[in-house]
Amino acid sequence: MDKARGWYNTGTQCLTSSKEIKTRAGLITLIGAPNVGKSTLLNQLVGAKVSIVTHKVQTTRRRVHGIVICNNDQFIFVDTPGIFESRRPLDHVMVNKTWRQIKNSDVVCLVIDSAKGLKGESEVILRKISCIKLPKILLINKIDRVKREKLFQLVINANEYTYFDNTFMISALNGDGCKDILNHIRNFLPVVPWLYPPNQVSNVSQRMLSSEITREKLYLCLHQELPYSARVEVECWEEKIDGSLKIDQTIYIERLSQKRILIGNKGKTIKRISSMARKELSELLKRQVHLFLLVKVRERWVDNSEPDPEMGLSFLD
Ligand SMILES: Nc1nc2c(ncn2[C@@H]2O[C@H](COP(=O)(O)OP(=O)(O)O)[C@@H](O)[C@H]2O)c(=O)[nH]1
Ligand SMILES: [Mg+2]
Repeated sequence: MDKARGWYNTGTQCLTSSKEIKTRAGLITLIGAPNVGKSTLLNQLVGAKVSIVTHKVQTTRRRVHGIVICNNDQFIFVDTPGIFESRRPLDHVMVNKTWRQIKNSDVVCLVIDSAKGLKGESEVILRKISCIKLPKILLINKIDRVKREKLFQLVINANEYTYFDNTFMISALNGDGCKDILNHIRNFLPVVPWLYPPNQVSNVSQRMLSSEITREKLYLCLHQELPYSARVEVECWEEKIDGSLKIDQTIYIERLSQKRILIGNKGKTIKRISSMARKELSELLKRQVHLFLLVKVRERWVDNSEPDPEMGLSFLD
């Protein structure tokens, strides 16, 4: 929602024994260098897959809202594309959007990969956020991979760049320390009605999530061979009488050579991608899914400066 600021009347503000129940709600933006674990954390907090996770950088393109309800409060975590040095027009738009998103939120959480430390993009971001006046929380992630002594030094170093209201040591992968974050963030959320209906876990439609899941499997199966520009579109979403779902998707890539890699010898690679995506979609949607993938070459769409409404990106604002 940029609907997000249009309140949703949950009924939780009704009077019970003449005492008003106060609800809180707000936007918490997750920022950090690519690959630090923002999407993993979002999924961990929500308790469901709402954002795709890969080892490959720059996979989150849309602003995904993951909604967590705890007691009377609604936490809307916003997963952002990583803040990275922008080279292409699309990157530039994503970075600008991310900074605007930060300014619209109630709390900012900076995620750091403890195994990588502060060098590179994390350091650049630390410098940039020092001027942000919002409550800031430092999340030291991937603690399952690092010795304790190193973690404390990392916190000291990060705090030299800017003031953080609090620091949490977490493992987004196994959930260690993640729930504690909510109790602290709650204090920074305004007392307002909830922004989303109580049963909604994300702003991502099932159609959108289905194309994201296929994109995730593309990266998993092709590693370095496919640039992050590959794009998946849903062409057809058909509910069958027997309760199953037929989904046709087209994978757009930039070059013919990528098409050969993607399809693989005797179609082996694309079949594997399709089978992995179908399996996960069936589990998520709790029904049988028939997934059909088509590969098409559409040259250099990443450099195309047309606004892309599907991704919520625009060059105009
Ligand atoms: N060991 C470990 N790996 C993690 C943890 N959190 C994320 N990862 C891995 O880091 C990679 C990038 O995660 P992702 O959530 O996509 O990062 P993002 O680019 O910041 O959204 C994936 O391979 C995750 O499985 C963690 O707490 N521990
Ligand atoms: Mg991500």
